Amino acid sequence: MKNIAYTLCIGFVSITTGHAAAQTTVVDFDTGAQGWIGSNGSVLTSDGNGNQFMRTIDETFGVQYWNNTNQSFLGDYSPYESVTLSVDVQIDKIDTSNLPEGFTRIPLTRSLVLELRNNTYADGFFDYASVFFVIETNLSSANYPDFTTLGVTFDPNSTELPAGWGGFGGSDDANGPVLPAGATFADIVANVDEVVFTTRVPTEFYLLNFFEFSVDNFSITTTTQSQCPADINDDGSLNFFDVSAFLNAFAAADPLADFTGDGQFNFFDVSAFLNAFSAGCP
Ligand SMILES: [Ca+2]
Ligand SMILES: [Ca+2]
Ligand SMILES: [Ca+2]
Repeated sequence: MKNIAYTLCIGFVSITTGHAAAQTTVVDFDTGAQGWIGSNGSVLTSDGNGNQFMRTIDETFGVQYWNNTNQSFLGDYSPYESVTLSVDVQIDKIDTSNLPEGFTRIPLTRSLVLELRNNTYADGFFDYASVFFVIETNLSSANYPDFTTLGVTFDPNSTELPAGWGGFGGSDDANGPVLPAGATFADIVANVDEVVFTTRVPTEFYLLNFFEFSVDNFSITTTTQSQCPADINDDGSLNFFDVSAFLNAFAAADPLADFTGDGQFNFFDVSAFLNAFSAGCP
């Protein structure tokens, strides 16, 4: 039953940008949480104008939101050329108002971290291995009085940790968290069991503070490379119009014509296009 509801309320956007097709799923809370769970003190609430979101009020080391059931966000990212995960954040309080009367209420700053967990690579005493990215380091009520989208885009087939990413779950972690021996970034995101947005950076320590924190529009956008790269105009057949479109793109230094993906426009792109054209479409 629930799956049917999920399917109906998933925002499905198909955009053709050059040769990559993009697909986006958004959980906007207007029809329920669709698998997203908030830490202690989280409830679905409404702004009075019909927009629902998740609001968390708690004394805690940090708030977090996770999903391990909504398959639109989980599983194997490797078929995708790029993946973007984001959330809208609005903050009323991150401060010391949990302290007894008489203490000064000091506004605080926290980070927003995306963590992608993989249970298959759990190593030793860890329950999972993960990769994580610090999206923002200046979460505060002053900086986020209104909902603002925060997210990150990455190449799920990168074997190295992309710039800014960290790994967690390895036992050789004397100098901070690392991936388990033998696991790459691509390995972890080839089987995502849980997606987590948290204010707690794995390498940092926090005191108990007071949070009034809201989130909306958990979103994943994936892009896939065309099965037929020489079909420049995406009409399913290879002909003069594709050659013409390639030449125009090449002349305009449009990334569409950068067949070697190196940012340069030269003989090698023409050669790669001709090869792809000769190879035909599947
Ligand atoms: Ca909403
Ligand atoms: Ca074509
Ligand atoms: Ca090139």
